[in-house]
Amino acid sequence: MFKEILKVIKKYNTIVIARHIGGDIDAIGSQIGLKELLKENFPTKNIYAIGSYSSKFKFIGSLDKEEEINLDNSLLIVLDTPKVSRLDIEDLSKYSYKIKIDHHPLEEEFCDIELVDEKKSSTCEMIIELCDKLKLKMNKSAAEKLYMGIVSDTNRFLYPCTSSNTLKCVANIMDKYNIDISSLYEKMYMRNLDELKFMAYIFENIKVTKNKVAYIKVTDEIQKKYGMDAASTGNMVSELSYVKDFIVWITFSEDKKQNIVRVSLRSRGPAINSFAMKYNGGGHKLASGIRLSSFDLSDEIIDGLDKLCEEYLNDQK
Ligand SMILES: [Mn+2]
Repeated sequence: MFKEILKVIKKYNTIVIARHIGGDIDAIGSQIGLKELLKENFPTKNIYAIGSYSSKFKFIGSLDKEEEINLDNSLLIVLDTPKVSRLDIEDLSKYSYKIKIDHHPLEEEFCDIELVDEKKSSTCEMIIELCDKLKLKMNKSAAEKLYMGIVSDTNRFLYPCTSSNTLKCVANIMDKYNIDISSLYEKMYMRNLDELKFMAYIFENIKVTKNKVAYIKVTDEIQKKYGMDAASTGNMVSELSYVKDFIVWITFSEDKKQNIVRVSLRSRGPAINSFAMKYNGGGHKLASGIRLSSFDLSDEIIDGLDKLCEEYLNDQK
């Protein structure tokens, strides 16, 4: 399949790289990393990375605008996106050929080539491997972006998706490109005191059900009080890992701009992605997301996950 991918890349002069809506560091990092490494190997091709993102991730690099690209006879490479409805592009039918590279559980086949590997920590890890297998050249700038994506999706090599392959990939590029991790971590993790106080608010106000489901509902008003937005509120979910009293933990964050409530789910017990799918969400087995139109369904979701945890706890006995 790797060879096939190279053949297709060689064939097309216009290559557009896309990813899921609400791009995170793995999604945007793999996009821009792949763009830069393809530019390095095929300098005469027109290569674009498209989609919108929050100013928070500007440090990864800038993105191109799909409407400014001539899409005649173009190749689309979709990264980090398991289904069409999550894709941050206008119209899939404008592209002549499509390749998907993703580490989410397979949900939907919508590309001509589908390179899907659930065992990989991140899409960035898959790009490093692809580059390696195809003997493509990389450069320092691309390597840094791919490194950040891996660090982000593994939560600094903390999550169980981290494998020996992940560490080998990271070790290889660190060696070859002399990556300065301190400067990257500063970009990724530097925060202000307000954020810390917001975290304290979450720790103080989180509730836990009988069967160890922790949850917090954060309204727009509270976010404003601490100078936060819905996306950064959702990211707080990773601060709640490794608490003995939680098996599943959830943040509900009101997003006034989009008129939705973002739900971020994490688990260290039962798989939660199929539960999320019932509400039109999805993701990984232990890390998923849902978008609701209001807080109305939040209690139903908490109850449903409490049942899931109850079964899980009974199975453990
Ligand atoms: Mn990812």
